[in-house]
Amino acid sequence: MPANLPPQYHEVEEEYRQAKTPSEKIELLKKMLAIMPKHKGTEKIKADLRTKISKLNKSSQKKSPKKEVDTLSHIDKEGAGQIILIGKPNVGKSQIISAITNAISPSTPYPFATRKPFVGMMGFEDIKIQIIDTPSITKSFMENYLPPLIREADVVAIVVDLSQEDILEQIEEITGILHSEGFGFKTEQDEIITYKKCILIGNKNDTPKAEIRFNVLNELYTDKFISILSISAIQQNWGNLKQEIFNALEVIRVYTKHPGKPLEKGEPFIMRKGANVYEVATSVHKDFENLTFARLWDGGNYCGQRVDRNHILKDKDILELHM
Ligand SMILES: Nc1nc2c(ncn2[C@@H]2O[C@H](COP(=O)(O)OP(=O)(O)OP(=O)(O)O)[C@@H](O)[C@H]2O)c(=O)[nH]1
Ligand SMILES: [Mg+2]
Repeated sequence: MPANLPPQYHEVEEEYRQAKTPSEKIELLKKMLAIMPKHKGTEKIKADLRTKISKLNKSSQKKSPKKEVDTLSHIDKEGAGQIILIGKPNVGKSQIISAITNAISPSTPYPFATRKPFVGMMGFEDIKIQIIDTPSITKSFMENYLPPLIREADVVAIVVDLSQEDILEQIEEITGILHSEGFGFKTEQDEIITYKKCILIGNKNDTPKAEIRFNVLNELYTDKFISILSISAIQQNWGNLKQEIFNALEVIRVYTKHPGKPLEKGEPFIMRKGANVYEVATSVHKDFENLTFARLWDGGNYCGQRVDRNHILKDKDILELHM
């Protein structure tokens, strides 16, 4: 039996052929179904349209969450290192990143406002450090892209809210979640767990009783965290936070100068703590594999003396490389 389809149907069909995304296609297929006249001749076409819709629905349901996890579970590193902020809802993570970096992650009085990881760059002296804000976690919910993001970060910063009575529970809950994901801290460097350098930030120290609460956790948790800090993101009272973040990264800045030119600090090379002259030289240029010696200035004992390639460097050393 002929289907006798109206001209409008063919127009939508043409749109459908050109549609690119599954959701566009599904919408147009539904439109085609709606326009379809109801009689025996159209039954087969209707069944075909329904099958197409259901296939598209299935494939988009299968693909999109996985795709999203893939794209959100990695953030390219930039600057001297990457710090990830994690914590329970409303502790002030977004306020911290918005106040300490160039980025604005909306901070709200209601919880779970942050829905995606968010990146900002924090200036520290002459370098930049990458900070990631994340959706809040609780023992009953954590986005499944967070464990891989945490694994890749150089340092984890657990943020807790000093204005709340339950400060110790907040820490236990977050460290418990991290444990269950296979992460361990300072005194737990055994083989089964991935050791993470972790700092603890008590935020909202501008509120009543915050200081007493901070003193308690400062005493209880020194064996877990490499540093415990009290701040107020609202008042931009950072205490030692920036310096402690830099220390936690365990990197040094090394500057180079050209022979015969004055000392002039340009962009530093960021190296891991413990790097020697040879490692810096070869990261400047691979031709420096043939380095014969270097001269060192460190603002103290060294002012241009020769050092050999195995000499271990310190933060802010200046090198002159000789082939
Ligand atoms: N008193 C005080 N309030 C703060 C401070 N930092 C953040 N807040 C407030 O705490 C609330 C939550 O801040 P957010 O930055 O949104 O917290 P979050 O951890 O990102 O919370 P999510 O919505 O779960 O992502 C907001 O009302 C902020 O204004 C602070 O240092 N002191
Ligand atoms: Mg937030």
